[in-house]
Amino acid sequence: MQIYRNTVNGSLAEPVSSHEAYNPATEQLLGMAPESDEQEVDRAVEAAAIAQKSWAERSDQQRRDSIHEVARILEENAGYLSELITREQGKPLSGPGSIFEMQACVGWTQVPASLELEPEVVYEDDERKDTLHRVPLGVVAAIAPWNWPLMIAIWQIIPAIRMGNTVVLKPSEYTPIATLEMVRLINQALPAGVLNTVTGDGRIGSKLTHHPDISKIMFTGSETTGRRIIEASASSLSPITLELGGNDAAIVMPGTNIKNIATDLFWGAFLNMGQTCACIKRLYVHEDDYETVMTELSAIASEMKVGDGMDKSVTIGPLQNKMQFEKVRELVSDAKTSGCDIREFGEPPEKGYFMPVTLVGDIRDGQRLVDEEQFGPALPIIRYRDPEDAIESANRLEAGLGASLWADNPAEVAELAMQLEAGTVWINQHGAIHPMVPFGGNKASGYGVEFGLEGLKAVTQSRVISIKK
Ligand code: TXE
Repeated sequence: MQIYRNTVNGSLAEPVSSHEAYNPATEQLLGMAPESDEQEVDRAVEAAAIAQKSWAERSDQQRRDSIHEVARILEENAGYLSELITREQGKPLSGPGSIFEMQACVGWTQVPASLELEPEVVYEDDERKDTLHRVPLGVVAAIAPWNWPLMIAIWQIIPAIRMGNTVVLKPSEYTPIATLEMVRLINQALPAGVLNTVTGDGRIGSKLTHHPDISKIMFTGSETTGRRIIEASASSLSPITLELGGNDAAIVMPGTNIKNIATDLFWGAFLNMGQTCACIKRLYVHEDDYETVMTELSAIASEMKVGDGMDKSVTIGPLQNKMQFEKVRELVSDAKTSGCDIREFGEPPEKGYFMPVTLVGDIRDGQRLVDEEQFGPALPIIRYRDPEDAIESANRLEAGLGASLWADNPAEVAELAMQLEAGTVWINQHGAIHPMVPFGGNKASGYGVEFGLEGLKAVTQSRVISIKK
């Protein structure tokens, strides 16, 4: 049986202990996933701290070359890693699935490697010149979730190492394997200790984020854990980038041509079976368009094949884990008992954490499936009368990651877009992230941004050199 290992200080670590990991589609054994203890966290942080000094001393060009080599390794191993993602995480190979996740990993590696963060003269007169430089923070603790395990790990790792930091990454306990394999492979392009992993649940995450030698925490996960991370950061005064998921609303403006947008709305909601932070989780449609929206989305949903994503004709895989499966089913069953219009599509296999593609109509604000982040393949579709009411509905929750407006003429909604309380407001698209465009939440969806130059700045501290002339 395959035994997977952490990478600590450039070598594969003998597992302290291990547990069996299973495929969520077939319930077959995938292999043994390692579990770290507190000593392994100490070893990983120590290795990262030692490596950081010489990594930061390398020239910027040397670090960029190494990261381009990382991108090459990711490309070369994309087939192997995407199959492992499908078998561990569940998203299909096809469509916006695991092959797409690997392409994103390559893109989000190449772009930060190509960006320049030059020193900036912030003030100059006859008497003085002040220049702002960006210097590394030190060791970055990266805590990753299970929905896009490799892509989100790459978002955390690459900007950090690009700017001269080193990293200790903890993948989610639900999806460690493909991430460990990716780290093992890309370590070939990096000096020992620059990128390390530890594995385990929240206890190991807590040990890592409380470690006094950590200088920055990057976290993507739930709001509850996000609050714990903030408390943990007090011991080391580490700055944090927090991405805490959302409950994104999409608002379709009255009279919009639904046929034109239906496919984008569908995938905006059902990407990765809805297990995506910036997915459409509440769809607001004008009462006159409601039936058309239900009909068009139903037509698309009925074409979906639900099953094991290793089969290339499958477009909808299982939920990743039992916790999430039960959570989503409970929210749908709550909607069922309160008389909502539930339409289910696809024929989920008996085994595995499968759910049908579920559209839920005749539902209102205040019902659990609307107010709680479902993070699964069940989309509530809510009628509105006045676009201003829809904006108010969209803003009434604490989450504020993304939102979208859909209209035949994008100019018509430009002003409304600024009223939506979200880190990104998309028009005629949803979740359309890009490695050059800063991404982060408002309100309870977190703080700090990733991607682009702003994302690079977030893994540095400023150092001003002030010269008297
Ligand atoms: O998240 P956790 P879970 C949402 C989704 C889901 C819910 C719970 O609604 O149902 O969160 O999922 C590590 N100190 N999202 O339980 O616990 C943990 O080991 C340090 C949205 O998976 O937040 C894992 O590596 N780390 C989200 C990571 O935090 C700790 C994606 C996330 O786990 C820790 C995933 C601690 N005290 C779930 N406790 C998104 N934003 O996209 C746990 N961890």
